[in-house]
Amino acid sequence: MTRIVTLIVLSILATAALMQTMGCGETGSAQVRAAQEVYVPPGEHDRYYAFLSGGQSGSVFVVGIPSGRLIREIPVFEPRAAYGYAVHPNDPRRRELESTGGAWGDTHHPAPSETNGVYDGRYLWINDLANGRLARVRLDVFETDRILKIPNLQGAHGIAVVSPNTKYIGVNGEFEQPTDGLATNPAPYTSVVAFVDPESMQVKFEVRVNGNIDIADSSKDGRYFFATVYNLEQGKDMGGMIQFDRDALAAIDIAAAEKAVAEGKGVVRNGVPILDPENVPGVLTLIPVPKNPHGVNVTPDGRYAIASGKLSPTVTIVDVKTLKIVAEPEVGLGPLHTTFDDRGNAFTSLFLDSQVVKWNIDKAVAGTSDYIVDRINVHYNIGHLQAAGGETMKPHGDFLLALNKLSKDQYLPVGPDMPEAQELIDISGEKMRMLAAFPTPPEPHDAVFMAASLLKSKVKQVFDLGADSVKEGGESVVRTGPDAVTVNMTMIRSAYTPETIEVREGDHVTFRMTNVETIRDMTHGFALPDHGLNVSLPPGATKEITIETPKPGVYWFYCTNFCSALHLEMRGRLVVQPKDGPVKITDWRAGQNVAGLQVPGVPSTEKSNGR
Ligand code: K7E
Ligand code: CUA
Ligand code: CA
Repeated sequence: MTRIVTLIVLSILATAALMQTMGCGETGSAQVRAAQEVYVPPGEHDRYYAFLSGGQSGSVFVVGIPSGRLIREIPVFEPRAAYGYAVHPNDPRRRELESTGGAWGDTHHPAPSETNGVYDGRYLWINDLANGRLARVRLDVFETDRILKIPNLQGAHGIAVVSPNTKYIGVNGEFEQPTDGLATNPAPYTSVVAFVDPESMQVKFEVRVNGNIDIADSSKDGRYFFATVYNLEQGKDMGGMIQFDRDALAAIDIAAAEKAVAEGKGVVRNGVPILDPENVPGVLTLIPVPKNPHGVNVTPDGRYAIASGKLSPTVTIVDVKTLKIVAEPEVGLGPLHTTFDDRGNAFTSLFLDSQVVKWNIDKAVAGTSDYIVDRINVHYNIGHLQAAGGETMKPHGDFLLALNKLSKDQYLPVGPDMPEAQELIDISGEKMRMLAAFPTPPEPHDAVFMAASLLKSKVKQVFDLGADSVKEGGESVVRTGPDAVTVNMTMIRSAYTPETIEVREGDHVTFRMTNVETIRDMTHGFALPDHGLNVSLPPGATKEITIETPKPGVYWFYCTNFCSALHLEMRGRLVVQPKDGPVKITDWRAGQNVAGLQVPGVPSTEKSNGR
């Protein structure tokens, strides 16, 4: 027995000695262990989807966790040629962007739909801080579905889904405006929290709140919508905004607000009833918290709302039932946001300390001195942090993502501007462990994790061929007016039908295109040189776009997504005849009745088979 033990001890010592000589001391073996924990072999899948806001990239980054691999970017508020998203001025998506605030956005907070207090994998909402918008992303196809310009509000910052069943998406208007929206109004500025219906994407009502409404969360029972307010002073400059010792955590009583709206107590502006809490007592409670707070996060059990101090080294713990402050523990310098594990611990990001601090909620509330559990350094200046499931009623307690504002020396230098830095931390043990880091383009603010086991089965393989799709055999080139032509086109490896389209200078050419592939990932593109057009059609997708002023010439449209060995041959011609040249309108499919193509004033329709 003793002998065996001695042998084991000796072999451990030998291994340790070997590792020392190999240069892997304690740090080395910790790194090997961490690497194994985040390694996802080729062909295998990550355990989580992480949705990271793209900040001024105007998009959502989809990253696999634990690998940190970027799987997809979902363009939302900015055109993206790679996905044929909103590129051409006449793309309906582009028009929607232009009409709601422009072709860029600043996304901050991804918020997934919930059922019974956990993610249901249907939708993800994301705000555009810059232009006061809210977008909805369908998670079955990972595409932007709806974009809403929110009336009566500038600077849509904090958003939160109202738990537990996504009754509304609440959106905070951070940048205050004169009450009537006119610069001539000398009254103090103000803003609103907008409550948006998740299905219709319409604003149901708004509640007026003064003081720059910042970050949001909902109580787990859906009674309150919490929002931090950092400018109770109503200052117009930085100095003016930091006068008071305390600002506020606002609690909007949603049921009371709904009742007041039903009783007609809202003043309708731009089609939306606005409640003024001064006239409707009980709708808004302001809880005083240390000056200029930032994040607010409700604990998974729904008992407490935690406001992070930012300028104060504390977090303020508010009892959600009584709206009273129960504790204000010190956690470190520059606390911004808080997330949770499944064992009663909170994790707060410390911007100035460049740390994540882990603290025990019950101990902090009880006022015992040992509430701080652990601290870990991050690189550098962390903003948000998110633990898997940390925003739901069932946190997973395994991974935490630190979203750091500055990366400085962490990656190969790429000029004075460096990428954003995310760090993955293991929170399954008492002590936090740094596992890995990965960069992204600017600038993720917040992130949410969704278990692959939840979402994977909900993701579609091909789009459903809708009623508006062009069917194989149903392709046509139709003159729909003196200066309008519609092309009903299909695409399948590796040809467009029709391949040749002749129009006249001055024609408006509408391309209605369906990718009739039925196999996953068989995406075709449709790029038209010199006309600002690139459309990308995943299998089953139909898109329509009108080119208003094609210039005379021959234009080869071609496929931009590599699809087969004949991908480079996948192209066709748009022939634009000069106005006064020989008029030659294609009856592309031979034998088709061309009577309908006769254009008033045009003598005849010449036939030319474009195949
Ligand atoms: Cu803290 Cu816009 Cu969420 Cu950024 S906000 S950090
Ligand atoms: Cu279709 Cu390349
Ligand atoms: Ca203030």
